[in-house]
Amino acid sequence: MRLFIAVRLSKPVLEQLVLAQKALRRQGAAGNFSREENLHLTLAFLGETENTAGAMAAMKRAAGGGAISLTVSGSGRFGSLWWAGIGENPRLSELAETLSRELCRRGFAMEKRAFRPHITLARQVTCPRPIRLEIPPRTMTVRSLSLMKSKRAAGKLVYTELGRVPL
Ligand code: 2AM
Repeated sequence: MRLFIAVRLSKPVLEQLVLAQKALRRQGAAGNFSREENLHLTLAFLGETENTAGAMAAMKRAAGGGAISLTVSGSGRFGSLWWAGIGENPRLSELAETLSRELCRRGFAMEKRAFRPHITLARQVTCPRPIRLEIPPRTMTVRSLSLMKSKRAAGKLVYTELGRVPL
């Protein structure tokens, strides 16, 4: 199974992100847009593994510090992938670091790349002219972490929540 650990987003944040996708489309952007139910913030990517128990154990060890306030705002891109940004958030970064450490201790092969929190809005974006995308800030409270399975079915990415751990 292809697994990752994510923060699921509140309805108001999702609505804001859907508006941002509409703004991209209005400017002529074409590509592979994330469906609303797939919009999420990844804290750790585990790749192919069957070790759900280990992942849940790591999530439980990393949690416990209480809910975290998170602000979605701004946008950017990694090549042709367009994302919505997360306002500076030391508690979230610390959580991602602790999670990565706990996963490493349990034998998960973690990427050594720095944590760059983002919400993927669209992949393989092409546009006839430069894109300007402003996303007004929206704040939400993160109360739990989710262990997610990613599967491609009939060309469609389907994410399923396998477990949830309260912060
Ligand atoms: P992305 O949206 O920037 O591609 C499920 O694939 C989630 O894990 C996505 O949020 C994806 O980020 C993230 N992810 C992080 N590293 C990944 C990798 N090496 N391959 C695929 N997805 C990765």
